[in-house]
Amino acid sequence: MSDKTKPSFSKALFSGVLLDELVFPYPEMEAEEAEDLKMMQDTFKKFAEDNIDSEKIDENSKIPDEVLNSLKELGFMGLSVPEEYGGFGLSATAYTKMFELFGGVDPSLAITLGAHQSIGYKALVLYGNEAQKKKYLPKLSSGEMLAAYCLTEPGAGSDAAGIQTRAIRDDKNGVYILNGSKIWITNGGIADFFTVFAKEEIIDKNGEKKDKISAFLVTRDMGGVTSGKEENKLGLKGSSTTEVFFEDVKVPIENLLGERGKGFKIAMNVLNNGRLGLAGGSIGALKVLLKEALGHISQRKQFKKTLSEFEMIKEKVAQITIDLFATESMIYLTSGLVDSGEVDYSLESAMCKVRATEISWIGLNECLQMVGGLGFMKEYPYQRYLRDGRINMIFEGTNEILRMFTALAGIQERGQVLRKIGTALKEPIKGYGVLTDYAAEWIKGRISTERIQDVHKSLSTAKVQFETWAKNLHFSAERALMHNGKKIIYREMIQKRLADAATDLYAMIAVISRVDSLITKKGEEKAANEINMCTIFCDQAWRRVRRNLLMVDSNNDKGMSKLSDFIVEEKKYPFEA
Ligand code: MYA
Repeated sequence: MSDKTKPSFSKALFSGVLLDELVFPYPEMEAEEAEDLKMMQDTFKKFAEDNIDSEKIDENSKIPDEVLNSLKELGFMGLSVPEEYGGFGLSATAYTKMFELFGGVDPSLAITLGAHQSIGYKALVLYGNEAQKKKYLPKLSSGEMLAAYCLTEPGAGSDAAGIQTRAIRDDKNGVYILNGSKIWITNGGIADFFTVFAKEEIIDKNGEKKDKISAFLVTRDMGGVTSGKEENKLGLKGSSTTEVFFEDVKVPIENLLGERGKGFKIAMNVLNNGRLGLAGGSIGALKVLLKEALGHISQRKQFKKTLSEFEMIKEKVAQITIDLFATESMIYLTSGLVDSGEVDYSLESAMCKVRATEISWIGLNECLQMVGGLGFMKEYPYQRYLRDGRINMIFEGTNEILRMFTALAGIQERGQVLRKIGTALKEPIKGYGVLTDYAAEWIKGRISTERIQDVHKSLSTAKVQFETWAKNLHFSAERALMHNGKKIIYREMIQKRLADAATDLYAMIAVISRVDSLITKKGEEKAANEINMCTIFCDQAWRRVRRNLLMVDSNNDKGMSKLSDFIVEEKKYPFEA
């Protein structure tokens, strides 16, 4: 969650502070939970082998009812429902591992299960009162009710606060009257339970009327809830995506979720959780397609050699593996932070979502490339995984919005240690004096001397690369702020570079921490592959960080913007050779 009272590793990093106690040692699942998880994974794998035909699901644009019904019976609808309400109450780590598995087996199915529990009923788990939980969670957990998350509207996609759906409170009759429509709702055609975000008029503490977002638990049987036709999509064809209309729906006041007017934060915190499941699902899909491609490249011969013997193919296999390893390290470090309950993980979950969906997209494409013409054929799964994976960079927050969020929240929040200058950063120009104090502090070297704890000697180069560039992230963010003042909020090309640098740094520390723990556990020799991956990844990552940070000051941004404005005005490519 984003909670300003809790420390955030990445927000602190933007401030030049290394909260290494949050990322060392690498989190590990309790033995008992690991055993339960293994059983659950085996059950799902066996079920999937016998019952899930992804080609058919894609072809028929439908997950067979029998499949969903069996998954309900097996308990897969209640993974994050606490045990006292009939669910498995999985930790974030175990939950994400399950979604990795689902995403690999069938992305349409993963999205159906994810829209139900990652976001559909997650707000109820996080913010519901006892009566609400008792009433709905057992039914949601058993799958008697399917859930959907209703935020996006025709006029409010990335700008989630711009929603128009309205709830009018009628105290006399004890209800809210809900009107509005939501678009692209996953599970929209099959859900009977909806977490709906709507605006209501609230009188603030100064006695002024204000429109604020509240969250509501709405069920189809309240009447006035209808679904539009199924959307015809590029991928995820087996999942249901529709508009959902609310027409004079009488929602009992007791179905208000959390406090009046606090719905935006609820919506965001649900997404902070959901993004981790999507990240897990994305790498799960890549792992499965990589396995498929490896089967082909180790058999198929050209020029009397198997494809796997060619250096350009080796490079692809190694790069996909390194990217998977680094992203997996970020994801499970973050899920460990979630499970600790003590940390603000909003930035990290956004970074995991962006990185995982992008390495997955690139990796799926490279898998198709490795198998050549065969990958373009409908009877092979490559095209389907690519079609299914494309949306991941768009929904649950576009990767552009999440980069903006990462950079702006990073430079606005000053971490625990530098909290006192927070106001100055919200108003960088007015707060210049405070920034000057801060500069003095910087010169004194109190911040720039930060080091992470000792790690195994085989990781010492990676450690220095991380420390050096972590410090530079802080200096670059500071310079970007000083040069641009308040206008930094419009300097998206700079935000993108800062966000990408911060993401690479987080990935580096995640890999270092994971491999360091592994060496402690199994010894240097047995961890040779992981040490090699850590070395290569950190070497690749610091070069990207350097490039991104150098370009904070020296870039072609003005020229790029000017050209874009010209082309948009022309409405076409206007240059002929
Ligand atoms: S669901 C729809 C997804 N939609 C979005 O993600 C919307 C994206 N937009 C936003 O996130 C916000 O509007 C942004 C803020 C970030 C642009 N955590 O002034 P502000 C706080 C905590 O910046 P805005 C879907 O796609 C912020 O600190 N707090 O607001 C389903 C501030 O607080 P304060 C946050 O400029 C797909 C306040 O809010 C966060 O309006 C189905 C206002 O902030 C945050 N993150 O815009 C998927 N952000 O006032 C199924 C902001 O106290 C998935 N705040 O300073 C299933 C998975 C399955 C597996 C898969 C397999 C392949």
